[in-house]
Amino acid sequence: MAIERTFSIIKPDATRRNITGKVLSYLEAAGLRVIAQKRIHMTKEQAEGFYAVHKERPFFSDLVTFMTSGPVVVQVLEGEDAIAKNREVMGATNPANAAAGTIRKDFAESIEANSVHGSDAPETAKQEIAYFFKEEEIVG
Ligand code: RTP
Ligand code: MG
Repeated sequence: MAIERTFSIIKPDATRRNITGKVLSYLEAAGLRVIAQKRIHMTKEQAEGFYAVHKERPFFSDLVTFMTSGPVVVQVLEGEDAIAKNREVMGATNPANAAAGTIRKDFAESIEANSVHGSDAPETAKQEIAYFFKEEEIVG
């Protein structure tokens, strides 16, 4: 298995409850290493651009409102098979369907306020990392 990079967001529901460290501990326990991280408050334009693939979905406008409702922590994670590993430790989008021991099972408030984002494929990981980070901000 190759060493991969993936993009992660600790979402506003988690920063609001001051549980970013708890969420991060699940990521680290899954073998993922933070190689870049910053706390930002996304603008509406940034969130709309980030979620552009979802712009025709009925939840798009609520999602943008939620993602700009407070600060988030954006991260680049590195590790063996990082994209799949991160998706596994995140759990299903809807916390009602998330497996035991996953971040969303243990922390998510709802299908929308589900505590974390993680890239779903190598191409999106690359794109999403470049959307928020300059190469010199990433220390592998
Ligand atoms: P993410 O992109 O955040 O890692 O999550 P995901 O792949 O599991 O979910 P996706 O289908 O890509 O949806 C992106 C985010 O939109 C919100 N959502 N709301 N109200 C709804 O029915 C609904 N469905 C999705 C969630 O915040 C989801 O993570
Ligand atoms: Mg997604």
